[in-house]
Formats: sequence, structure tokens, C-alpha cells
Amino acid sequence: MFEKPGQTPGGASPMGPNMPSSTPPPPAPAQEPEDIFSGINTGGPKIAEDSGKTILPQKPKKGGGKRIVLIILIVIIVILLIVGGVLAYLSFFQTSEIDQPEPVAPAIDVNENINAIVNENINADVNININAPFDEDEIVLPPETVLIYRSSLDSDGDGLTDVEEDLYGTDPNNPDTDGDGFFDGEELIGGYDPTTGDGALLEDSDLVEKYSNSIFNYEILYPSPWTALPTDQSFREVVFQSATDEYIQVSIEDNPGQMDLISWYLTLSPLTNVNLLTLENTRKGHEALLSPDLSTYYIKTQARPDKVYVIDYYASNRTNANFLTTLKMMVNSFDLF
Ligand SMILES: [Ca+2]
Ligand SMILES: [Ca+2]
Ligand SMILES: [Ca+2]
Repeated sequence: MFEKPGQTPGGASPMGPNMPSSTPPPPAPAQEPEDIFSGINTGGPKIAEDSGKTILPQKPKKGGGKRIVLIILIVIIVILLIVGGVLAYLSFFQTSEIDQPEPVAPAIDVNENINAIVNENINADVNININAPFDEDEIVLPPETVLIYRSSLDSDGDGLTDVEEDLYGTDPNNPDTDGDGFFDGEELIGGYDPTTGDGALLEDSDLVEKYSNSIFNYEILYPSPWTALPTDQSFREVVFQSATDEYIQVSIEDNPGQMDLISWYLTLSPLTNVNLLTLENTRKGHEALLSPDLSTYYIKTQARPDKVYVIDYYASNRTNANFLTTLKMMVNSFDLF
């Protein structure tokens, strides 16, 4: 391939011995191109430089030609391998893209996995943070135990709240205002005047008023500053209103079967836990049932067993009730005439 033009591969010159001498000499051969691989073929045969003969352009060395061909072949093979590799690489990824399933399928799988994880986490949090306390209030424990009334501040711990001390004119910082050895709250519940010693009765004091209901024939004491008003002409319900939004109401319920108080109460609230119902005897000797939230007394009398007298305390704030001792005072003062 790198042979000079006009030369045969066998090395015979066109100007052979049989050619006519008149034939004009061939043009001077063009200068031999530099053999760029000459440095490689150091082992080839050498031509004597002092032969004295005209030095013809050297023919390419046969051994170098083979190496060149081999190198070129190797280069071509390498190029083909590279090109083939690139084509195979591109073909592989194009095929992979084509063979991939529709984008919707993997999206569904991902969503399912995400939803599963999210649902698990959300359900766990909800069950722990919301359902647990809700279930405790609604199912495990009776609601009465949660909604129990609690008294407001009682600074001297005598059973009267500071608001009640102001109502009855007792000392909020002295548990025994009259110094007779009995606490202020204890005296009020027992029907005694906490501001006057020597066994003075509460009903004889100016601290309370007596309300008499001539329709249902009962009487009851209530704090003098309060007002007593029937809700209608029947006088079946009477409201004893405090200076705040709290009040105590006395109402009359029928008990035609003359049932005992617990049985009668359960007919009204069948789901009540009986263990939370307590029976007491009032100071006037009547049987009284206290509701689980400690705010209502149901009184049954021997004179009128077909009636139940309900004395109910309404406080706007169950954890800041001011008049629970006043409620007891009124219940103990309740009597028929
Ligand atoms: Ca007190
Ligand atoms: Ca006191
Ligand atoms: Ca006292």
C-alpha cells in the first residue's frame, strides 16, 4: 500500500532489460517519502552505502509493511470494538427503556408502600393520643367520676369556701370564727350559727331565710342574700339564686311506686354504677341519695313516699364550685310541714 507508483510488488522496474533503449528515461523518481516507521524497523536488512552504485529509492521494507498492516488492523479492530461497544450500550438502554413497564404500574406500588407506612403512623398516633383518653372517659370509667364537683378555695380549711365565708360573714382566715370549738363549715351543716357561740341556731340568725312552699308543704333555709323564686305557678320548681351565676333548685318528682331511692334513681339513669350512689340521713331524719357527681340530693320522706324532693346545685364551673357546703346546709334544713 505504501509502494511507490510505477513499481510492482516484486520490485522489478518497468525499465527492464527488454525495454528499447530509445525509450526516454523515466522521470526522476519523486523523493522517497519519509518513512515514519523507520525507527521501528531497526532489525531489517541494511544496504551498503559505499557500493558506488546509484542508490535507488529504497523499497519499503517487507517486515515493516506487515507490522503496519497489523497495527492498522488492530487499530481498526479497536475502533470497531469501541464503536460496537457504544452501539451495544446505546442499544441496551434503548431496549431497557422500551421494555420498562408503563409508568403507572410502579407509581401504584410506590403509593401503596407510602400509604401503608403513613397509615400505620397516623393510626398509631391517633390511637395513642386521642382514642386512649377518650375511651377511658367514655367506656372504662363512668362519666360521673370525671364530672365530679370540686370546691373553690377554702383558705382556712374549715369547710366553707372563701366565697361562703363572705356570704355568711365569717372569717375566711379563722376556721372557728366564734371560738366555740366547732369549725365554721361544721356549724353551718349542723344548723348552728358559726358567728355566735353557745349553741345559737342558724335558723334564728340573720344569716339565712326560711322558704316555705305551701303547695308541696315543705320548708328550707337559704342564704339571706339569695333570692327564692318559683319557675312557674305550679311551684313545683323553685330557684335559689346566688349573686353569681350559681344557684340551687328544689323540685318535686313523682314516685308513684314508692320505690326506694336507688331503684327509683336507676329507672331514670339505668347505666349508673350503683357503687357510686350513696345514701345519707339528713339532720331532719329523711333519707337522701347523693348523685355520683355530688351535686344533687334526692330526698324521700315517710310522710310523702310517693314524692321525691330533688335539691340540685348548678355551678358553671365544676372544678370551682363555691357553694357545696351551702347545698348540704339546705338539704339538712329541708323538712315537711
Ligand atoms: Ca373557710
Ligand atoms: Ca372561717
Ligand atoms: Ca365555731
